[in-house]
Parts: sequence; C-alpha cells; structure tokens
Amino acid sequence: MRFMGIKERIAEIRETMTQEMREATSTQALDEIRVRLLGKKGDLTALLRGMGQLAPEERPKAGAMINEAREKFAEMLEAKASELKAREQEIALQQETIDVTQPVKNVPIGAAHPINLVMNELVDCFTGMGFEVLEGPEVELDHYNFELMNIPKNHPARDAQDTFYVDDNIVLRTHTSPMQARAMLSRKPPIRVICPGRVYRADEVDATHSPVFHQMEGLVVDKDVNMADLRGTLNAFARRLYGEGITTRFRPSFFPFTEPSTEVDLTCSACHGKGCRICKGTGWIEVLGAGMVNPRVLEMCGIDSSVYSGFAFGIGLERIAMLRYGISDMRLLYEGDVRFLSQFRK
Ligand code: 2NM
Repeated sequence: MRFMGIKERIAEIRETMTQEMREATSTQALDEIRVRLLGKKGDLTALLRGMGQLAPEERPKAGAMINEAREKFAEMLEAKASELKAREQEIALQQETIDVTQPVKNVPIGAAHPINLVMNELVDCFTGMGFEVLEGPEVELDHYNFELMNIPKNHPARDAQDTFYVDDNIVLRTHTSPMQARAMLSRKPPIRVICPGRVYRADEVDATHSPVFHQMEGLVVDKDVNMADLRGTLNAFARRLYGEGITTRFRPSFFPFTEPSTEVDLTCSACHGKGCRICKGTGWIEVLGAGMVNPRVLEMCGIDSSVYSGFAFGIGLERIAMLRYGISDMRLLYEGDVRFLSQFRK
C-alpha cells in the first residue's frame, strides 16, 4: 500500500458508505453498515492496520487522515441512525394503536379472602355504631404489647415459647391492644376504636392454630361506661352479624388487661340454640373475650380511672370465618389454593 492510495481508498469507502446509507431503511441495516466499516474486521480498521506497510515518516499523516475519516463516518452514521429511529417509532406508534373500547376476554379477577370478608363485615358493623378504625405496626415495643397491658415480666405470655422476639424490647405483636394503648395515650375520652389486624404467637400449626392470625379488638372509654354497655354493644354485633334471635352469654374469665373479664358465647346460628353438632349440643358458640378495662391499664395509658371507665373486647377473625363458611381446617386459609379461595367470590 502506498501513502497516496489512502486518500483515494477513504473516498472510495465514503462513496460506498453513502450509497449504502441512502438505501438503509432500518436501524438494523445501519448497524450492519457500521460493523462492515468500523468493526474489528471493518474496511476502515483494515486501512488502519495496513499502515505498517507505509514508510515511517508517512504514518502520522495517514493515521490522522484515517482517524478523522473514522470520526466523520461515525457522526454520519449517528445522524442517520437517529433519523431512522424516529421514523421507526412513528411507524410503531401508528401500527400499535390499541382500541381501548374493544371488550377484553376472560380477565381473571381475584376474590376477597374469607378473613377479609369477615374483617370488612365487622368493620361495617362497628363503624355503624360509631367506632373508628385504627391500624398500626405489627412489630411492636414490648412496652406497648405487654407492659401497658398489665402483663408483668414473669407472665407466661412473655415467654419465648409464646412470643416472637425481634430483640429484648421488640416483639411481633401478640394482639392489637398496643394500638388501643396508643389511642388512650394520644386521645381524650370519649374513645371508641376498633383495631383489626394481623397478630403473632409462637404456636405450632394445626387445624385450629397458626403462628400468624387475625384479630379485631374494640375499646370504649368514657364517663360511666359499664358492663351493660359492653353487653348491649356485643348483642347488637351478634344480631347484625347473624340475625334476630342471636344473643350473647357471658362467662367469668381472666385477662390481665380487664377486670372483670368474660368469655362471650353467641347463640349457635346453626341450630338457633337448640343444640347441634357444631355447638356440641350446648346451643352456644364461644367467639370472643371481653371485660372492663383494668384501671391499672387506664392509669398507665394516662386516663384518670376515678373519672373514666372503659370496656374492651377481642375477636378472633379466623374462628368467625371458619364458623361462618364451615371451614374445618385453619390451614386452608393460608395455603392460597385458588380452588379453595375462589369459592368465596361473591
Ligand atoms: C381481649 C379480651 C378482653 C382488650 C383490652 C384492651 C385494652 F387495650 F383496652 F386494654 N384491648 N383489648 C381485650 C379485652 C382483648 O381479647 C380476647
């Protein structure tokens, strides 16, 4: 190769490239031209490699010429590329228009989970009676979950066997009561709140237990709130959920956060109290726990127990859902099997 040949060769390459570029109709075709020209085995690269055969004094000038051409060609290709790209986009936009008024076939729609169906129903029931819904963190301070609920340091509920610990002071909440403590600490009576949500206990999984389950707790604090108010509220809840003729039965119980405390049974809705397999012949179904808020809890939460009193209750949503829909094994609620879940589509 001679030095004088280089200029002509560049012109030749330019001629071919210009011709090819004019004919290129896609960015892909343009890419092929770029590779043929500037790629590892490209024409211009070959020219650069061939410089070794030139006389040493000719090499700098030849190199500069080739590099200049290289830059120029890259620029030309770039300009053409953006032109083609814009055109391709325009065509795509025209071709890919979607008729949004076309009916869509067979879109799979989910169904509300039975736990959420029950939760929504209870929320409707209690908001209808003037309760507000309060939600809060599932990871809680020991202080809110236990201390303010009058559950002392040596209580079995605080054992690692029963509670998931994040560290010494932080737990996965074992009930939604910590939100009720927050309500009492941050508001002045009258307080009427319900706290639905997910709670955690270190239980083994079986047909009636799960380490993750759902609760809804209610709290009323005001002047002159008494056990009859609790009874009336829960009777209204029972009727609203299961119909006329359903009432409550209170049995004495114990919770650290209420005094007195009670287990609450509802008339068995399957037999209306006559006695059947579901209520094991008793006519009653145990569905919740309740009581008058322990004055110590009121005081710890900044409420003067000589002026105010309150009632509270806690409902397990899994149990309500299982009774309502005749689900015999709690595990079905968590497995996410569509054959099970699709049965609750309303
Ligand atoms: C239950 C049973 C009885 C309860 C108590 C409180 C609070 F915050 F007021 F102290 N919240 N929830 C309570 C009372 C919960 O669940 C079975």
